Amino acid sequence: MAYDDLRSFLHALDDEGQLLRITEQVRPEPDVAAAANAAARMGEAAPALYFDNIWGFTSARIAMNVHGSWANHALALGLPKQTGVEQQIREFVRRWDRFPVKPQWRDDPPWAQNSLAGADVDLFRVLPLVRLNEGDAGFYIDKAAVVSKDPDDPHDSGKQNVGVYRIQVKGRARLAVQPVPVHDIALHLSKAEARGEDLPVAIAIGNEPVIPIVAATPMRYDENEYELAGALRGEPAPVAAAPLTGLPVPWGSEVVIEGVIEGRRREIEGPFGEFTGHYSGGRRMPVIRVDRISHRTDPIFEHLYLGMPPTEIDHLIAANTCAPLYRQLKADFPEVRAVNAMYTHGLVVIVSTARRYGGFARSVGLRVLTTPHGLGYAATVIVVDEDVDPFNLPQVMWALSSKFNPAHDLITVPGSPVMELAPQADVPGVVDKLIIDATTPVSPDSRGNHGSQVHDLPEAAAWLTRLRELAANR
Ligand SMILES: [Mn+2]
Repeated sequence: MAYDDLRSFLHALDDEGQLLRITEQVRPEPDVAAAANAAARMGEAAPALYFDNIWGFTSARIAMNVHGSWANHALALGLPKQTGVEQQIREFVRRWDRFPVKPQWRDDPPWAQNSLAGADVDLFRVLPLVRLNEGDAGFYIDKAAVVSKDPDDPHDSGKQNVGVYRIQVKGRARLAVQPVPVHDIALHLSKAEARGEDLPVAIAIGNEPVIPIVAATPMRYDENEYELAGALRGEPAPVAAAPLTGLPVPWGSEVVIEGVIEGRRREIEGPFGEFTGHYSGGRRMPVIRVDRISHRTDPIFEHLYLGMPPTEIDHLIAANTCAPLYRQLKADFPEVRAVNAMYTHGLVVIVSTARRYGGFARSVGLRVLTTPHGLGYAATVIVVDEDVDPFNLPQVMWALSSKFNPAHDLITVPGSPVMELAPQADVPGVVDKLIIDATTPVSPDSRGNHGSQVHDLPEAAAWLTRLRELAANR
């Protein structure tokens, strides 16, 4: 079943034992961030956290770590919380086959209950802002869905965009935003600036759990995120028109902030502790003038801690990165068996594939680098045989241990694009990329001295089933 807002999902998490309510009074800093940091250290079934007793605030509610474990990710997709990682990714791929599912326009969104406009706009009155890491420049909003349209083609709903971008609070009605050049919003902004215009945006905070997943999915430019949400939910995503901009925003959001990215204006934004586990420095970024805030009564601020991995983001941006990469590779190379891009948003990608002929595996690796995701992220690609499970890291390590010889199995691609946050780049935004071919050579390729490989015994699969049954009935 699908959830229409964050509140109903938090109730479901509570019923499943996947929500911890922190009722004792906590300090806004560093307790809220430190607790979320700690929750990420609780393993595969880490709970979401809910705070409603925060020192210094008369009325504040903060939800953290909502997608912070595979159990919660499964529940977000309406799957049993014990569903395994690979199974969740397979289901993600399967549901994508239903794409596109048009959103459903609904009236009377709950966020229309309250609004602040003009001189009354004050982000601090609506959001209980807390800093995350000690070196951050200030307060951040880092789990909101930012909605914008293509200024050259505003009626093409495919070209509209819903994305998660880091947003720094610069004042009561002022934000800074980071549009990474490979992301769709950067294209919208550059088109608006070429026209000498501002770019209207709506920023939706506190959403039903599929929205953050699709907003962080590396889709093609002309693919609509709400239509993927519908496919994943199994029913249309409910949306409503934001009152000032008319932009489609999630019907059930807690808070909707509207305004414009001011064309051709930049201000210092950052530093901020990023998903790479490193701070980005202060950089010149676009700024947003906030003109209107709409919000539910007693809004819940959904926030996300990130830092030294793994954190919530390594669960939120995992299946949704593996699935499109798998689909895009599979379209050109049916031999591809599985793609693991779960680590640090797929800066490392592991692909397993059958090989049609010599040199095939490295060609698959090169293709990864030119996918929409690969352009900005994939820096190292490890290609393994079709019988190596890329999600089984001991098997991947075995492939590296036994199949790989740097004399002929390393392919570097110098001067390739990567998002500016990649800490390993000498110049921000450009990096040498690497493909590691850890597959067994096939004719006419002749590398190494592999002889014959040992495979699982033919009877092992039947025995696995038998042993599992015995173990279950013990
Ligand atoms: Mn998009």
